[in-house]
Amino acid sequence: MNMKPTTGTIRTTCAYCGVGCGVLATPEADGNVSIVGDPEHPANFGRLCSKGSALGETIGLEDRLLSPRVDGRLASWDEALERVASGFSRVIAEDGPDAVAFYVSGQFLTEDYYVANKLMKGFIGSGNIDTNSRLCMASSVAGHRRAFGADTVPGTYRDLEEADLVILVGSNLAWCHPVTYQRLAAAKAARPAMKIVLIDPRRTASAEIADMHLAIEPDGDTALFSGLLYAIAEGGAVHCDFVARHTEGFVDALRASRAFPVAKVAAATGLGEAEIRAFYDLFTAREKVVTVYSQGVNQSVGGTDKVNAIINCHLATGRIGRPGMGPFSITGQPNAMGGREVGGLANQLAAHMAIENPHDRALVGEFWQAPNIARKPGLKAVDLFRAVETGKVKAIWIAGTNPVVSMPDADRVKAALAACPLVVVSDVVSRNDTLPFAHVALPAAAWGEKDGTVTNSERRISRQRPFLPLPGEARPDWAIFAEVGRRMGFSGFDFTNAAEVFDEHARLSAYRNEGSRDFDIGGLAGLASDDYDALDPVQWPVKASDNEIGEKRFFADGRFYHPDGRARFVAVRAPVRETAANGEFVLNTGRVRDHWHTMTRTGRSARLSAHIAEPFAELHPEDGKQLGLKPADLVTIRSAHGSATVRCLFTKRQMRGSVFVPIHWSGEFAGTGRIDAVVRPSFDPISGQPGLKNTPVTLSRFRASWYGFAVSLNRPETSASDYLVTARTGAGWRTELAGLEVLGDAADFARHIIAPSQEAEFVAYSDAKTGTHRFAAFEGSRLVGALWIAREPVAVARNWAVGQIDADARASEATGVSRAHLLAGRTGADRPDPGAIVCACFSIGVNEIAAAVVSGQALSVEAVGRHLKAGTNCGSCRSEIKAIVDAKRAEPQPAETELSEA
Ligand SMILES: Nc1nc2c(c(=O)[nH]1)N[C@H]1C(S)=C(S)[C@@H](COP(=O)(O)OP(=O)(O)OC[C@H]3O[C@@H](n4cnc5c(=O)[nH]c(N)nc54)[C@H](O)[C@@H]3O)O[C@H]1N2
Ligand SMILES: Nc1nc2c(c(=O)[nH]1)N[C@H]1C(S)=C(S)[C@@H](COP(=O)(O)OP(=O)(O)OC[C@H]3O[C@@H](n4cnc5c(=O)[nH]c(N)nc54)[C@H](O)[C@@H]3O)O[C@H]1N2
Ligand code: SF4
Ligand SMILES: [Mo]
Repeated sequence: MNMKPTTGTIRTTCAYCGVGCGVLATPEADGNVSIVGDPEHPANFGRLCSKGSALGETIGLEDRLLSPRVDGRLASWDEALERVASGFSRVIAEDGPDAVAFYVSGQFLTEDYYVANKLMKGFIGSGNIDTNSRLCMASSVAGHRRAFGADTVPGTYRDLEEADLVILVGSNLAWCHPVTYQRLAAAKAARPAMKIVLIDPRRTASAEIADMHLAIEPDGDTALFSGLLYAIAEGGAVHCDFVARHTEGFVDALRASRAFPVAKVAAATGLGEAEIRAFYDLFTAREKVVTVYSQGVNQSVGGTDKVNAIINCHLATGRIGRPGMGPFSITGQPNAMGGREVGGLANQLAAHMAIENPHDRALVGEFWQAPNIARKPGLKAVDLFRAVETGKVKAIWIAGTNPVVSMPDADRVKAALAACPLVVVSDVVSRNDTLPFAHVALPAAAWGEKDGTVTNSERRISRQRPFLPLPGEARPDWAIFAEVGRRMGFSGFDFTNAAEVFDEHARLSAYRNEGSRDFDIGGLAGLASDDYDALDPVQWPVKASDNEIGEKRFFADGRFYHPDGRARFVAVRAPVRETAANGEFVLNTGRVRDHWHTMTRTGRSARLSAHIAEPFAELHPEDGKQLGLKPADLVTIRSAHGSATVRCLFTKRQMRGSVFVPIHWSGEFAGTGRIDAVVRPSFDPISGQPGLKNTPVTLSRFRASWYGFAVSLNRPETSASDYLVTARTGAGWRTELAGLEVLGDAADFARHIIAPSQEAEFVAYSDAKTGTHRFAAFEGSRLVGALWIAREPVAVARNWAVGQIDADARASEATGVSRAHLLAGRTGADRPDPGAIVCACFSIGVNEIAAAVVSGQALSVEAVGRHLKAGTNCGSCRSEIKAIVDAKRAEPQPAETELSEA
């Protein structure tokens, strides 16, 4: 274990998405860490997106979990580990191994994952280890296994650059895999003949580079790709030789697809016949096609069929395993792929071996010398938490994931944990929505401290290396699981460092493999500790017999992993289109550009929190009108499961009848913003992955009697009013508030929210008749907090107000902002409000960009870059800048990216 801070520049890998960008981290003398992209890493060649660039801002020790806690009090590691080991052992002795469970994460390193999986499946003897990848990749895994006989992602990132047609299905690549998106955009700019098609109910930022956007109705994808298979056959585009020699099941799949002539596809997808035909023509006419798919495909009750409907079209045309072609399931988390390698899902075993297969079980059991190997798949996430609820599972260890926020039907998950006799949570932060339910909380090593490997979307294994000392008593996740294994009396957990774990993982992958399994990294077994430390990014497979390590694709030879070596077509069934009940909307959920999941890390960065500071419900303006909603109103979203209240955002990017809400806001940041409380827990029967993108909901105006906006040095608690959302700023917090009841003592409330010190000077202005209240608190000349309250959403320029708390008040006075201005919530005449931040890297707001366009100083994205620097670093905001430029050039009205700027 690395205990000392490292000096000099360390090569490591980004903590966030599955692109897996290489990062150069340099700890500075002042305690900061400078972060730049690694020019030599083959995933990013030096690029980073806004989240990667801000990694240095998220590694401070504020709100870190630094010591173990037992029953809410500080405890020694010895006491905490003993409680876990004896607690689990007791439940197993009394109720059997299936009465305990682990719920882990694609943000684990491969080494962490390997040890946790070995402990549960090999030694405790249950399949009950599942992971947040069940919510993320499970349908792709199931679809791959059905088609290929193994969970293989055949392609590479370079294929996207080399393709003549790239289809993005249910993927907002621009925001969720920004560096891959930048590579694709650059390839298209260099070769404009390349075509890009976006298939998404919403017109997302990814539409900027798309030649065609198919605004498909929810879950229309299986019908669309079934119809494509039919069109391929009708158009004579079937690769007959490939189909005959390398596949099975074509006739059945084709027969099923006959149910989808274009007219039927149109009815099932809401698309026009002409655009469907145009898409099919593009596909049949171009050989080099890559179909990239993500959560719009996976997170569906028909997700596995969607995956196979896509793969069917690639098999029929033989477009797989060759440069510039193939189906490409792009992974979400930094180590989603590594988790699949070790077998972290409840229905996998290890090293791409199957739990149901007696031969595989015997092989893994022999390798691990595990007498008690699990004999059947364990419970998948939704069922797992149900079993916690019913008391079938009596002890659960949650590590590296925040299920009270991220699981569907989240209130029910919360209640299940509240009633569970033993909940263990390993995390890096001291507060998230799951930790309050932990009997034992264990401090884990975080990014920058931990040491191991991750595998990205193109199967490239990269090192995450430590460059910071382990803070407090934090320990790496693998070491915690290994120690509990030892304390439970099991052999096989004597690892002393990550290199030893990796070595065992590599040896297992090659163990009696001889080409029978795709996952083989035997060539990386036996690495000395120094060689492991120095390991360069490498794509698997890396067989012991490989003498050359280079870029690799699977299936180039037409050989698949079913026993007969052939791939399988799957005769898929398109779901019956759900017709919404009168007044119901489809709730769609997903991501925004600058936040990561439940915000435990990106929520610490003022820069990242500035892009979108509040959760929102994106609605078509006509729907808004019909519901009687006005811009900046709050809206309550209800389903049979629960409710959430967020800000309205009207845009024509959204189709009618559908509402989009981001997943990121937890109870820590937004009292009513946990959208998964509303999302239904229905799941795909094959993969067990929940359909997180499609829940019937009703919408109604939140009848606030007052609205407020505050800036403060202190962090307000989200329970302080009916609606409260807070976000980090440079020096403090910015908070949106609203209440259902008329405020009694507004000044008292203001003191509660701002929480100034005793000495602070408190300035107030109230007009009871209009319901307007304004408060400001000063310590000396420094503003320490301000609160504006009104009966309508308060018209305070948000970024200007944030600037006042972040700046010294004297500096504000020097720039013309008086106390009177402050109370009025108005900028000084010479300080225009920059508006909602668009470029996170240089903090450039929407109003500044718009002003540059209107003044004629910048009429293109490039010119905005030259004039304001916006969009010139990570480039993640370029599509938004383009939208502002286009909107401003077309008509002088506010751009749609502006949020909560009432
Ligand atoms: N900024 C940011 N980036 C991230 C993450 C993050 O939290 N923040 N998380 C990472 C992780 S773990 C993951 S899994 C990925 C997810 O990456 P993506 O899958 O690209 O992201 P999402 O926003 O979840 O969903 C993608 C799109 O699916 C669309 N969709 C919804 N229903 C349907 C449908 O029926 N059909 C089709 N075709 N599309 C539909 C949605 O409108 C949405 O735009 O992002 C990774 N990258
Ligand atoms: N409605 C809806 N729900 C969704 C989705 C959706 O699109 N719609 N997407 C789903 C998907 S694809 C995903 S991947 C999930 C993500 O959901 P989660 O996994 O719940 O989200 P995170 O915020 O990443 O949670 C990670 C937790 O682990 C902690 N952590 C970070 N690093 C470490 C570490 O090294 N060790 C340990 N022990 N802890 C660490 C963090 O502080 C945080 O508390 O959400 C899913 N939920
Ligand atoms: S695209 Fe951004 S979040 Fe994803 S790995 Fe690269 S820098 Fe990190
Ligand atoms: Mo994910």
